[in-house]
Amino acid sequence: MDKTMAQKPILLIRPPLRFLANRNRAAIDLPVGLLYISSILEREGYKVRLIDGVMPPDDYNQIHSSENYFGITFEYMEEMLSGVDFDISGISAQYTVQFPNVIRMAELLKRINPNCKILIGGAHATIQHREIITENVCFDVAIRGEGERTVINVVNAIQGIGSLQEIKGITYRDNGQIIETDPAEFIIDMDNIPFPAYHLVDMERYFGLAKKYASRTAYTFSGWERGVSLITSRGCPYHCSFCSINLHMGRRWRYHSPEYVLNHMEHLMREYSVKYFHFEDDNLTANPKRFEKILDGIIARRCDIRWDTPNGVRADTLSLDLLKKCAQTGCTSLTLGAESGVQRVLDDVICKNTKIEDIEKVASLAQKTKVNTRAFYVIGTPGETAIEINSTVTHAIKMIKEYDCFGSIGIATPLYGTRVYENAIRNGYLIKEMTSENIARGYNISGMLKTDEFDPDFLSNVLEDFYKKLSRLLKWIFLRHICTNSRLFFYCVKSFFTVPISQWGSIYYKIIFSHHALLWDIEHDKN
Ligand code: B12
Ligand code: SF4
Repeated sequence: MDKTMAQKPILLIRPPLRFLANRNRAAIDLPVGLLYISSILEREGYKVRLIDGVMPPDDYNQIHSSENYFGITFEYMEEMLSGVDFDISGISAQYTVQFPNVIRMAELLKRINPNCKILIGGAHATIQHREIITENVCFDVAIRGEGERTVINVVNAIQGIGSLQEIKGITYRDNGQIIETDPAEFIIDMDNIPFPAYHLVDMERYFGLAKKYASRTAYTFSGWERGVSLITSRGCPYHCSFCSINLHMGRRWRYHSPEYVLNHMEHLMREYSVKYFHFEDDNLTANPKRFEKILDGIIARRCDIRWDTPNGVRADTLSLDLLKKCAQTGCTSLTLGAESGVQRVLDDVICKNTKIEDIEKVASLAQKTKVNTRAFYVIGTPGETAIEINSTVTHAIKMIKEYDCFGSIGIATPLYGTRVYENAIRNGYLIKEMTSENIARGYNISGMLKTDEFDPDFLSNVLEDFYKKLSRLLKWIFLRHICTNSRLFFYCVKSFFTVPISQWGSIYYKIIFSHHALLWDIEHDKN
């Protein structure tokens, strides 16, 4: 069957996003998962229509970023859908915190076209597949884990080629019964996956909106406005208690070859003038040799780019040589998954399987090789004592003072399926309902768990205290940088006369958090 001729387009949708009313940064980013699903469907001969609810179309001039809403309204979505003829739709449900809009989206689709089949995929759908299919009749099939192989089988089955019960990795309703098939095997031959179908979205509008609202980079390094998130591997063999990645992408680390990654980057540079890459892998450096080959390829192919690792990398995989190559290839910052400043917590509570010495060593080497570093910490994991929580804050401050490694501290949130969640339920630590609002506040405002050692108020106070200390510390770091580096001093003076006052804040923070990357720009005459 020639599927492009015979079929209506398969409609793929990312619903609009909601954020807390007081949150001042939304995030504009490509719907990476759906772009992969699109490209595989197209390769199999299906027509695809991708609607990104976060990205308004050209003629839409009102973006709702003000209060707690980002993207197009459901009213407008309905208008857009009125002309689309579809029988099968797929919605992505990446985050638990965003799930209410996913349901609204599915209800809207069923209202417009009661006979359509709605597939749901993504991390949240994978972890909560049973609950989703049981509680929401608007969803027909949940696709668990990575979707490339499964979606083709499901779409074929809906059209009469094969049957759902033979397909691994799905959950669906059959005559009122919930059927959960065996888990699908993870994709090992990752290079067989086509590049995401970037041609289905208007990349220029993503760059434009990222520049206007918020991009993945907080600072304006050369090329920052043309940034793209890249995933070069999937899965993670570690068992951190707060992380749900293995439920969704598995414990086996699977990866694209360096050639594939470099070709992907060059494709983006050539077709869309991409200049900045955010490597978003869960474990980008799991195989340091592979990572090194990617960096060598960037040098050999003379890629004029900047890049960072905003999702965090493991410190125990980074050597001096690798860090030198990071600096050489335009790295603006490496974020380290430090998690705690207490070894017992790392070992027994979070189970990260890293050593604090490794984190300190890498931060110190990075400083010497002129790579800016950040670190993620998490406090409030059950099992942690109040003293240990305070020690993590002390450690985060020490990392800033000694190594310019800037930590951000989050509160442990009980993501469904994680050991933190299971433990919280078993022991009655969860004191707030798992609503979107509570989860969103839970990450960085007040937490959702209470043990004998801490409660949400305690954690909020710890955070408040940390940020007060940090803001005092930052002033000193700023002064230290401009007093010890003449190029930064002159950059600062020049900016004072040439840059509008509204941008001084950004320059202040750039000098503090990213002085190496800034100096790189100055040296390369890009600032
Ligand atoms: C990059 C990233 C971000 C970026 C997003 C960039 C982007 N363009 O999407 C940013 C910074 C915005 C982000 C933010 C957050 N993130 Co995040 N993020 C990720 C990360 C690391 C990669 C996402 C990605 O691109 N994956 C690669 C693609 C290929 O995978 P995928 O999206 O899952 O898609 C595949 C399948 O799921 C499936 N699929 C997906 N959709 C669909 C739809 C259909 C119809 C079908 C058939 C299949 C299908 O097929 C795809 C191809 O195989 C994931 C972890 C991960 N590895 O996925 C966490 C992850 C998604 N994030 C997570 C979380 C918790 C968050 C935050 C809540 C963190 C916070 N503290 O604030 C926020 C939420 C932001 C919000 N909008 O509200 C959790 C979600 C778990 C959950 N149950 O909620 C994850 C799984 C990480 C984890 N540790 O567990 N994140
Ligand atoms: S936090 Fe990082 S290292 Fe730990 S399991 Fe998740 S992805 Fe792996």
